[in-house]
Amino acid sequence: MGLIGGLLDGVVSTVKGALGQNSTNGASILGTLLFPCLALFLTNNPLPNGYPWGTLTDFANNPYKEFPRTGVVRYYDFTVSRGVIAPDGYERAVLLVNGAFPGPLIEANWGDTIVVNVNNNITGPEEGTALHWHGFLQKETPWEDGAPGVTQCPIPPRKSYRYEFIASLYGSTWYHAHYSAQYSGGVTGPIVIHGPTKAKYDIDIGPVMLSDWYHKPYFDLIKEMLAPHGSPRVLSDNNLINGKMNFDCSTVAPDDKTPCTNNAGISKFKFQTGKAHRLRLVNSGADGVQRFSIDGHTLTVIAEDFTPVKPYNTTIVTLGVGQRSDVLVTANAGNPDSAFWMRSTLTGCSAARQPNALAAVYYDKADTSKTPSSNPWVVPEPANCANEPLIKTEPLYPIAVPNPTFTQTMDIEVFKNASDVTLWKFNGVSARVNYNNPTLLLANQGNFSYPSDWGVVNYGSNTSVRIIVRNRSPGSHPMHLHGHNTYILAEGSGEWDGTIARPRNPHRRDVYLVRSGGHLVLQFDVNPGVWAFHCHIAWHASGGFFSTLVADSRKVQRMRIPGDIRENCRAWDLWSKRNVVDQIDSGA
Ligand SMILES: *[C@@H]1O[C@H](CO)[C@@H](O)[C@H](O)[C@H]1NC(C)=O
Ligand SMILES: *[C@@H]1O[C@H](CO)[C@@H](O)[C@H](O)[C@H]1NC(C)=O
Ligand SMILES: *[C@@H]1O[C@H](CO)[C@@H](O)[C@H](O)[C@H]1NC(C)=O
Ligand SMILES: *[C@@H]1O[C@H](CO)[C@@H](O)[C@H](O)[C@H]1NC(C)=O
Ligand SMILES: *[C@@H]1O[C@H](CO)[C@@H](O)[C@H](O)[C@H]1NC(C)=O
Ligand SMILES: [Cu+2]
Repeated sequence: MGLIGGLLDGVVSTVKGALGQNSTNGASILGTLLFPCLALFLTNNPLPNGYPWGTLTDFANNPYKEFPRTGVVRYYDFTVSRGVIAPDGYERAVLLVNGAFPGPLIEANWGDTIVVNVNNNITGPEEGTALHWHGFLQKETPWEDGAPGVTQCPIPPRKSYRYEFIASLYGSTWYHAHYSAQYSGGVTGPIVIHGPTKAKYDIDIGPVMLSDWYHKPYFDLIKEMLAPHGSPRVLSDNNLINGKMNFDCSTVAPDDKTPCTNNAGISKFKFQTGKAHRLRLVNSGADGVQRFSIDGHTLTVIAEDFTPVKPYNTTIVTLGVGQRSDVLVTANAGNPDSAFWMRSTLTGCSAARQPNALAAVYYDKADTSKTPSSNPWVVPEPANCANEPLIKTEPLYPIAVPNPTFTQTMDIEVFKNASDVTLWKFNGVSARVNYNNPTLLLANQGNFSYPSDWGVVNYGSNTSVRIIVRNRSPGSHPMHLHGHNTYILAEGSGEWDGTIARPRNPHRRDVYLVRSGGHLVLQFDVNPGVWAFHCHIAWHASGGFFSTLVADSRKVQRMRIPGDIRENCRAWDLWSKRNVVDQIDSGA
């Protein structure tokens, strides 16, 4: 399994793309040699002091307390539509942002305002949507977080909603639909926020999206998964780098007449010999844990999620769904005509039919039609499907964890309900959101009493909350809290023994894996708002592994929520009265 043995596991490995980019990825140019390297920062409308962030650094300034107010607005117009593409050669119905998979890159400087006008053009059949901007704090704008049923009503078909928020943190991240498991059908894209960096590099390669890929639409997969006596595990069919990979069409069931093309084409990257390159890795998949590497090259990790870290070297980076790593790679492993495989492999814990993603890396003088012949690093996969040991990663800007004002234990359980449907329980609840009544809007009106199956926890006026997550289920889970970059205090097997990993400067991330049968202890300094806290495995969140946290209830009540949020709810109410909303899952 994994990198040892089964190198290409039957996947044909030529780099010669048999399909055009438009057939595989629509309007996206990510993963092709046409995708331009990124600048150090965007130079239109910079502040007068050379850098948009002035004298702020990533090692001496607290990013949660200060960020540059550039006043610059980065405007994007997104239309989400149905389409048909074949990212790996197997044609399927997808959902695309501006006709592209992955969707367009959002790029801004630290402190800029991002405005995205999202048009819902999902028709035939119609469906709601909402986009989440993963990892952003949404300070004083929790209603722009994009979680339907929590912070907004879904955007109805043929309507638009204009998101507006400040990039108060910087680094690499992504956006994705947060409506049911819609994002696994294609509604994802990269985000780069340029900010200060102590680490030196020459070339910014930009986003490298790693995603498991399914040949069936998400709705069919959920229907299967939530059927009585159904299997809670849905298997992915392939693994993609920047939306591309080859597929062995001979493995398709004989009665499946879907058009399928071998050697559709893989992603290609160009490296400058001797130079240091920054790669922005994102696990944008639905389920699997990715193990990323480049043959013959050491990776220097400089940021994890939105946290710049003290650089450390490794050959393999492990990423659960939603996690990011920024790595530096120096092209010093061969002559200027060298070519190497880039790999990402889904771990044994992932439900995958074909776990190996490949892309080609070419040095500047290499023939870009040649197939690399490099060998993988031989690194055994850890048995527990966990992230790297916490002690390995130290944030560049140190922050000590304060004493929590409240500590809560939340258990993860899997169970079968009376109809023999396998579901998840988190904190004792198998959750289901209410699209028509987002918790944030009710809390803002002073209503804090909700049906128990919404899975809401109200932290009142607590200022720092510690959560001990206990995993009473098989498999590891990428736990994601919206609106915060949490302290990760401990992670391991069995029960927590009370030890904190580096209390004077614990790791900070917005997603962290809790291993099978283990524990994860995280803590957050409260950002007023109403925030989703859930497993980022799309299928688990759909199966009820979801909760909603009310943070600083009094401040939430005093917030002045812009009218267009309620306007959108009125439009959704109207649409949902005239149309059947088939909410077969938790909704999130
Ligand atoms: C809306 O979606 C339809 C396909 O469902 C497509 O033909 C049309 O071009 C889309 N409109 C826009 C503005 O993207
Ligand atoms: C990482 O490896 C590079 C050589 O590839 C070396 O120059 C650098 O000092 C190493 N960094 C650390 C933090 O060990
Ligand atoms: C079991 O869960 C499924 C999926 O959420 C639901 O449709 C069904 O009504 C539930 N059965 C019972 C008896 O609660
Ligand atoms: C609070 O909201 C819930 C869910 O919509 C509703 O059932 C309840 O009646 C509301 N309570 C008050 C006092 O309005
Ligand atoms: C902190 O949160 C807990 C859990 O909801 C609650 O019981 C407690 O009253 C809160 N404390 C304060 C000071 O609001
Ligand atoms: Cu999970």
